[in-house]
Amino acid sequence: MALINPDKKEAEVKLVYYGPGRAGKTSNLKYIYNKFEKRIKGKLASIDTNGDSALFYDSLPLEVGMVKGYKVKVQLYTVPGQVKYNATKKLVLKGVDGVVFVADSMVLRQQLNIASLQELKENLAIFGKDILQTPLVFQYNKRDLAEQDIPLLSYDTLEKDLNNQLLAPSFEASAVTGFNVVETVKKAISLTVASLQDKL
Ligand SMILES: Nc1nc2c(ncn2[C@@H]2O[C@H](COP(=O)(O)OP(=O)(O)O)[C@@H](O)[C@H]2O)c(=O)[nH]1
Ligand SMILES: [Mg+2]
Repeated sequence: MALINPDKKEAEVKLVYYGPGRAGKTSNLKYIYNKFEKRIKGKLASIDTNGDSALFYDSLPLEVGMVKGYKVKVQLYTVPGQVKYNATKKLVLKGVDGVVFVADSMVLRQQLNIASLQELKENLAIFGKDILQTPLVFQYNKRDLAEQDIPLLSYDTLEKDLNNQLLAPSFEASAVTGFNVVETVKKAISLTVASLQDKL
């Protein structure tokens, strides 16, 4: 749930990038950080999980302006991908207000996308949250790999396999070129802030 401070007229919402390992979650935050560096007060913090440098979760603070007289901050997080870090994933999801699900568009990764989405549903349920009631945006990442003749899932297949029932907004994207990275986060922020509005 959002942190709301009525005395200071400040609110902070938590947006989590979820998805299988190596889908491009950290790359999204790095792109956003580099693009908006001058407007970002904090730093991109990458937290090493158990000394394994390949396994990070990251956080990045963004100021998004005023809502109903409140100064609103969005804290972006990513979860580590590996299954064995499910405890960390649950911790990152605690108090989540919105989710960007980053799917890997490579044909070879579709089972991992599907399993990760299922895991997200289960982890949200632990905190009493229904995925259908949670602001959610899908990002189908790595579209640039088509140029290297790597087999990619079509947009329609990704929609059918992942978003058939949830019917969330979705974007094809490339966290490496930046294609639709900002559009993804903007959409997720606007859905999340809209749901915060009712609580202020
Ligand atoms: N070609 C391509 N590679 C990507 C893209 N996004 C991420 N990667 C690469 O995939 C690997 C894993 O990315 P990372 O952001 O660490 O994934 P995370 O585990 O989800 O945080 C890195 O080598 C990235 O450079 C993309 O859109 N296109
Ligand atoms: Mg990462």
